[in-house]
This record gives sequence, C-alpha cells and structure tokens, in this order.
Amino acid sequence: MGELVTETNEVKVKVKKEKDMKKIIIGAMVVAAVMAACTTQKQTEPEKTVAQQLMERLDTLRSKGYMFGHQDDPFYGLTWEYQTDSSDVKNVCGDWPAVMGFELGGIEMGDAKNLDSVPFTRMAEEIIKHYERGGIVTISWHPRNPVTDSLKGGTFPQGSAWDISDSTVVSQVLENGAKHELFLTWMCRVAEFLGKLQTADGQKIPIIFRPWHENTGSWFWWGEKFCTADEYKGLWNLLQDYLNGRGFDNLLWAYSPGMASDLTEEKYLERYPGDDRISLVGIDGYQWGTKEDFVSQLDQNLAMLTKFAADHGKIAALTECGLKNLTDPTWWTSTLTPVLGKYGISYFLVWRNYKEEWFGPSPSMPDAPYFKEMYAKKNVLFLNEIQ
Ligand code: BMA
Repeated sequence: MGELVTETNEVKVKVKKEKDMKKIIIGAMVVAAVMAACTTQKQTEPEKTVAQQLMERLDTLRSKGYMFGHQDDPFYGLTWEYQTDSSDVKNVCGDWPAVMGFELGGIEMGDAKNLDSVPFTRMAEEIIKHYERGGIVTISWHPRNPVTDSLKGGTFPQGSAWDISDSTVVSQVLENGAKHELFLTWMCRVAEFLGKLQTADGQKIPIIFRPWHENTGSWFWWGEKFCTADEYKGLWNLLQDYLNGRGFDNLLWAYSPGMASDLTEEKYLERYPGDDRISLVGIDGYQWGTKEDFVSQLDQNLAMLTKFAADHGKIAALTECGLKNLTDPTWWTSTLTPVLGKYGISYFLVWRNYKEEWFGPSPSMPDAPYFKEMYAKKNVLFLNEIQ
C-alpha cells in the first residue's frame, strides 16, 4: 500500500507538475499570441509620412488662425543682404514669418545661384534653420524654358520661365518629346537639391512643394495658352511621379493657379491634377488695380477655394499675394486681413523684398506700423505662435 501510495503520490505530483507546466505553456502562448497580435497590428498600420504629418500640423494650426509667409525672407531686404539671422519682417515686428518661401529656378542648369542670385548652399542652410526653429517651408520652381534655354544670357525673358516664344514646350517635355531627356536631367538636379534638405540626424524636412503655378495665366511656358489641360496634367504627373519614385515622401503638393474674376469650381478643376495628387489648394492673387476690385475678387475666390478644400479634404492657402511697394501703407489691415479673416485658410505668402520691388514690410517704410498692427492680431500667426 505504502509503495502504491508513494507511487500514486509520485504520479499525482507528476500529473500536477505536467498540469502546471501546461498552464505555464498555455499562459505563455496566450501572452505570445496577444503580443503577436499587437505587433501585427502595429505592422499593418502604416507610419505617417513626413508630408502627412505636415498636413496634420497645418490642419491643427487652422483653428488658431492663419499664418504669415514671406518669400526669400532671410536672404535680403530693402537695405541689407546676406547677414546672419536677419529679416525685414523680424526687423519690423520682432518675430520671424511662420512660413518662408524659397525658389529653385536655376537649379536645373546646375547653377550655383538661383535666378534671383541666391546661392543654393545658403538656401539649403536657411531651409534647415527655419524648420529647426519650428517654421514651415514652401518651395516654388521657375525652371528655364527647355526649348530656348540655350539663349541663356539673352535679354530677359529669353530662355527663362517667362519665355513664351514657343508654344510647344510642354508637349516637347512629355515622354517621347524632343526635350524629354533633357528634362529628366533637370528633374534629377531638383531631386539632388531636395535630397539635401535634412537635419543633421537625417530627418527629412517637410516641404510645401508648389511647381507649375499660375498656370491659368499665359506668362509662363506652362501657361494656359501653351498646353492643353491634358498636357498640363502630364507635366504635373511627370514631375510628381519622378520625385515620388525618388522617395520624396516629405513633399506636400500644392496646386496654385492665379486669382480670376468669378472663379468657379468647374474652372478651378479644369487643370487640377486630381485629389489623389494634391494636398494643398491655393491661388496666387496680387492687387494690381483698385482696392475694391482686389477685395471683391479675393473674397469671391477664397469663398470658392475654402469650400472646395472642405469638400475635398484639402488645406487652402493664399499661396502668393501682395501689393507692389505697399503704395497704400494701410494695406495690411485695411485691405488684406478683413478678407482673410473671413475664411479658414492656412497661410498667405507675400513675395520678396528687393530694392526695385517689394511686397513685405521694412522698418523704414510707412506701412511698418500697419504691419505691426496686423502682427498684434491674435488670428494672424507668426513663428512664435506656431512653435
Ligand atoms: C517674380 C519676380 C522676379 C523673380 C521671380 C522668381 O515675381 O520677383 O524678379 O525672379 O519672381 O522669384
């Protein structure tokens, strides 16, 4: 009996041990299964691209107001050029623009400086700096005319983006066109520059990329009169597909035709590359005539644009604007902000300040106090308010 008991006990102990082991194994399996599920879940949820993160940031910022942007801000102003950390805007209001615009024209030729004499090395440095201080960067590109570019050095606009002497340029750039190969080398140079826009630890910088703008006018070789809607879209896709293929998931693509009288959605859509290709919808609109005409056009265009953006899940912006040389010093607060304040746009950007032509403020100019008044408005955002 004793032996039996002992044997039974041994068996019991063994069985218990086995049961315990089973429990442990089952427990471990459950834990492993849960962990595997979590891991699988993580793997199937794709990481947001740098461009998507920027899109979310722009969307969030819209609840605070709309941002001020300035082209070529840190390079030169009305009375200075190429100093360190200088800016006409900062010299007026003490803060950097939230958005800074940069221009690539000339990169396609392998030039060291852009069409406005800005060295590309300096441009890359300032883009990185602005990103690191919390700012937002947008890039435009006015490439030379690939058909007449050999006329470089001729009297403006020969060979430039504004050279419209040949109306077949877009078709020649597209696949099977005579200038396609040349254009591939141009895009390659753009890609090389964009590839440099990284922080020291290798993070790609988010960029609002705005090529082929003001295409509904006819002053650039990609303008309305010089290509069909399909050719224009072909040109857009060529560049976008090329840069996507090179892995630039940090570009937020912006479409910005010109302001127009009675702009309809139908008109806006005529050359629109498509919802799958565009994240930011804009218009470029300057005041060339009277204040009344500008205000009524801007008002009508922004009403259409912001409705379109809401319906299509896009961000809207006044991608370029200005009153040349601020001939009405009160313009910022008497003309511009009363219209912009009505709409949920992300930003407006005024063009560059140089001696012959300026669109931003400058300390010595009579519009400076009105610019400061605009700066003080809660819903007009500068760098300090978006960091
Ligand atoms: C235009 C003018 C030109 C300049 C071009 C690209 O509006 O400012 O002088 O070359 O933009 O920046």
